[in-house]
Amino acid sequence: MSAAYFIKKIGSDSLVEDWDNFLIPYKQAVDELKVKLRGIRAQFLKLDGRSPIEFVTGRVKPVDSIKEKMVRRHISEDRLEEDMEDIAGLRIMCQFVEDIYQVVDLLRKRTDINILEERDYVHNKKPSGYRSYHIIFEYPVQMLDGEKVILAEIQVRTLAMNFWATVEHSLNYKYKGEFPDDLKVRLERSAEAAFKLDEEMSEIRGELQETKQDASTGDAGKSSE
Ligand code: 0O2
Ligand code: 0O2
Repeated sequence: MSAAYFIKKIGSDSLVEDWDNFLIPYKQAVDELKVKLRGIRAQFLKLDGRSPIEFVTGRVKPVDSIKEKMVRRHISEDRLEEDMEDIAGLRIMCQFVEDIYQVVDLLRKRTDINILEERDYVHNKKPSGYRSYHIIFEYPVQMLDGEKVILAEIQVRTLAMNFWATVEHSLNYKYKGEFPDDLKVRLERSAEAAFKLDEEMSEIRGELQETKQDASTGDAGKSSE
């Protein structure tokens, strides 16, 4: 008899118990990946003094959100493991847009994750204005009774993208997904403003790097005279 059938038959107390069990490997994965991704930051800082990863957060999707998404996406309990990709979710925040792609390259090279899908919402924003780079992957978790491969998602975004998504998400909760049209337009414009800020910061960084390079070649020129 499937766990899903069991859940439906014996009522809500057992449901919570089973959800707890069901979520164990996902929690394990989030905890492990937070350590690993924060480890990348630490290594960069030690080596370079600067990291493309500013900070990392992670969460297991709350049961109420899982249930809501199951209804919205028509996912049955017996297809949950295969069809819901973000029960284990990690977020990597970066300072600059170009850092996002450096982080994505690093993730592609890792042997502990098996990437299944990449969604570039950084350059193909969603209609809401949302931008981020999403990576869906398989991750093996060592359980008492052997290895369990779960699906997980990493969202890679700049601090400005994160600011917009965080605020929009909390407003969305209040409006239950249905913003009045004028507010939708204003939110989309705010997302563009956030992206312009990202572009401006990257340009400033580029110019500072050029200035620094010019200064060092100038110095080198002087010292060789
Ligand atoms: P520190 O010293 O604060 O940087 P945990 O797994 O316990 O470490 P938890 O409670 O699961 O973390 O929370 P989550 O949401 O996974 O990650 C929170 C981490 O993100 C914390 O770091 C926060 O400091 C960090 N964080 C959140 N917002 C920002 C931000 O705007 N800027 C920066 N730089 N960091 C932020 P730590 O690792 O707990 O330690
Ligand atoms: P959470 O944990 O509340 O963030 P769907 O989930 O059906 O909308 P799909 O196709 O499963 O979409 O995946 P998609 O669109 O690649 O990624 C969905 C996740 O991206 C969302 O997860 C959000 O985290 C984030 N996201 C996508 N669009 C928006 C948006 O317009 N605003 C904000 N703030 N976040 C967005 P969940 O399910 O909402 O979970």
